[in-house]
Amino acid sequence: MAGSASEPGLAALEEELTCSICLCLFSSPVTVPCGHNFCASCLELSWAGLSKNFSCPQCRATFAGRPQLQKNTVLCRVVEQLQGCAGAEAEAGAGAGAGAGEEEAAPTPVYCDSCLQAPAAQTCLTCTASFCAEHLRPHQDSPAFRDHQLCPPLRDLQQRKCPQHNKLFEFFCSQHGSCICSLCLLGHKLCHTSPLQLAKANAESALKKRLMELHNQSERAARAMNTVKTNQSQAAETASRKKDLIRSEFSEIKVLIEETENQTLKVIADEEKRVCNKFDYIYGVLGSKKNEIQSLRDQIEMALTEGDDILFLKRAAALQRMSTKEAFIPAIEMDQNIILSAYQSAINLKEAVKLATAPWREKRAEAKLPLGKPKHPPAAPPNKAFAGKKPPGPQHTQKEKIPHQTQATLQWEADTKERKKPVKVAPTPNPAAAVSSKELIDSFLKKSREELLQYAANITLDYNTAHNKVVLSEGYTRMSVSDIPMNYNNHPQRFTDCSQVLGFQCFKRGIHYWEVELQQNNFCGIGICYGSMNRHGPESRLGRNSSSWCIEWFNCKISSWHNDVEKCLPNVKATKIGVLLHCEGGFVIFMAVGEKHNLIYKFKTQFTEALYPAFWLFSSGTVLSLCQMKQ
Ligand SMILES: *[C@@H]1O[C@H](CO)[C@@H](O)[C@H](O)[C@H]1NC(C)=O
Ligand SMILES: *[C@@H]1O[C@H](CO)[C@@H](O)[C@H](O)[C@H]1NC(C)=O
Ligand SMILES: *[C@@H]1O[C@H](CO)[C@@H](O)[C@H](O)[C@H]1NC(C)=O
Ligand SMILES: *[C@@H]1O[C@H](CO)[C@@H](O)[C@H](O)[C@H]1NC(C)=O
Ligand SMILES: *[C@@H]1O[C@H](CO)[C@@H](O)[C@H](O)[C@H]1NC(C)=O
Ligand SMILES: CC(=O)N[C@H]1CO[C@H](CO)[C@@H](O)[C@@H]1O
Repeated sequence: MAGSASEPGLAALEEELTCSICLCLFSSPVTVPCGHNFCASCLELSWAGLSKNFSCPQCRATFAGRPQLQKNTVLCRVVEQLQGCAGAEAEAGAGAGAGAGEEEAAPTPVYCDSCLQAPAAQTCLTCTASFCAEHLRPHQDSPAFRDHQLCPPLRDLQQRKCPQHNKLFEFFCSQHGSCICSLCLLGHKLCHTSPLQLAKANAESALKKRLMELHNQSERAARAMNTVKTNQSQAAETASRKKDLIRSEFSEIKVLIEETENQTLKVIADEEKRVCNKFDYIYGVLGSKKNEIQSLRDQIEMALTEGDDILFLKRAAALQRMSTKEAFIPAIEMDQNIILSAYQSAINLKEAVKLATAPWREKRAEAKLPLGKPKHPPAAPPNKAFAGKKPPGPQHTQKEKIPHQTQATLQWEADTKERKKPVKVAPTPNPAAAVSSKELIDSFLKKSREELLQYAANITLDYNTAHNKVVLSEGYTRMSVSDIPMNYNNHPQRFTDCSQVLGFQCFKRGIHYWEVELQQNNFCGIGICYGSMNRHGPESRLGRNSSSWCIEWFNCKISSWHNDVEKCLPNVKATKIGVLLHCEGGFVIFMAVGEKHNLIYKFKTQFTEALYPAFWLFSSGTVLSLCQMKQ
């Protein structure tokens, strides 16, 4: 070993001359067609039992049939030479024992034991001595030495002798693992012994077999390493494919949300544009009106400078005939319902997304909690249908299932959300519902009176709500104003400050239509209100609070009122007013009943309480009658 290390050239050569199967120097190397060399015996072993699919153990090149193997004689010789050197060294090392280092420089030859000067030519195993050519001659010539066993010079014969009998080792005892001489055989009668050469051959083949096993083992390890690498890259590929899919799902989600955003923004933009156009138009009209007025002023000023009396009077007369009307400025504003419902739909969407993503955010939050304080999942829904779907068991198993359940949970949570909402906050419809409610209103506006009559409701008046000056007659269907107080008894539902009265019937759901007859040039109001509307003070007046909606005749002027906001309406000459209330649709329509059914005004909102027909009668002489409806 020390010898090869000190000789780098030799070490490199040794590596080149090593069989890749047994990792030893080649022994009778053969070359396979792909150019790789192996010991003949190693190759035989690796191809043992094969009838086809022969392959090179090193590069895995496959050969159609069993290749003809040629002994690589050049390699053989090189190996032999290298072995010669190494063998000599090894023997020298073994002889010198610990002093092997001194032998390094050059392998000293074996000297003749006779003259101790010339290098030995042969060793006689019988004499246990080496001889130079000169001193070997007796062995060759004399018959006395005929039986002596000669061999190439051997170093250190003392090491090959049994220390007990001073005879050369001839046998190997496998029980004791030691070499013995022929005399020792007696002491090893019961052991398995074999001649040295045979023992050597056996040990060699055992070691070669072991090498094969190791070779197989290392092959298996290499294959396992390959599998691990393959599986690793497969895992990476799978993960990246799934990531791509998830990314595309999310970009779809984002597009959907963006589309909704765009649509919602468009609703507002459209409303803005509508109002803007109106403002522009009115601005233009006012502008020309102003010009008209200015031109009239100019003409008058011109006329005033006229010196000629006759001409002046003539002009003055003409100018006095010219009149300019006061500009009519209608109130224009954006439809609050549209604006609010668009905004609410955005908030609703946000809440839905929050709810749907809650499980993931919870997981993340839990992962962040250092001690993993258990967070409670949404309480099991009281609803039996959902309770059945939720698997019982500890929380984390539920957690893992949440993605499948999101739908149901969402639904349920949305339900409870609505239930928990304070009554006053109306659940706002989504954009789709807003669109359909507009269509719904339009469909009712197109209906003829006969069609509306299928929703007819007979209304009677509630005595307990009537103000002290409101007189009820004709079976509580006619109301008028008295000059003197009626001394009604006190009642919590009675109006104390405004001369009003409510219908006895109240409507929480469904569609209802009733008609009221009125006389013109009166002060009166027709509308609806929540039962909770104030009965006292100025706020108890119809339309002056958020709980009532009405149209009001104030002498010749007609206006709509809600939440203390007045809108002036064009005059209609009608003596019969139809009221159509759609509770779920959230609208009430006031119309003039006549040959042509005319819309007077419509309120669109979301009703949160039951609604009562409501009436305001102000001046004495005012009479309102509820019509008995035939279906
Ligand atoms: C030989 O190799 C071919 C292809 O590599 C394979 O399909 C076949 O099963 C193999 N035969 C044997 C006996 O291993
Ligand atoms: C090594 O593997 C080969 C097949 O790959 C097999 O024929 C042989 O028996 C194995 N040898 C040992 C010692 O396991
Ligand atoms: C590699 O993947 C296969 C199936 O794809 C599996 O049977 C095998 O156990 C995996 N090996 C390792 C080391 O992960
Ligand atoms: C939303 O509107 C923006 C700006 O008008 C536009 O660039 C975008 O493509 C729209 N998105 C969708 C999904 O329609
Ligand atoms: C209203 O009352 C009249 C007469 O009292 C009756 O004929 C009619 O059917 C009633 N209408 C409804 C809708 O109840
Ligand atoms: C009882 C009631 O609804 N009162 C409301 C009437 O409307 C005004 C606003 O116009 C509110 O401030 C009151 O609370």
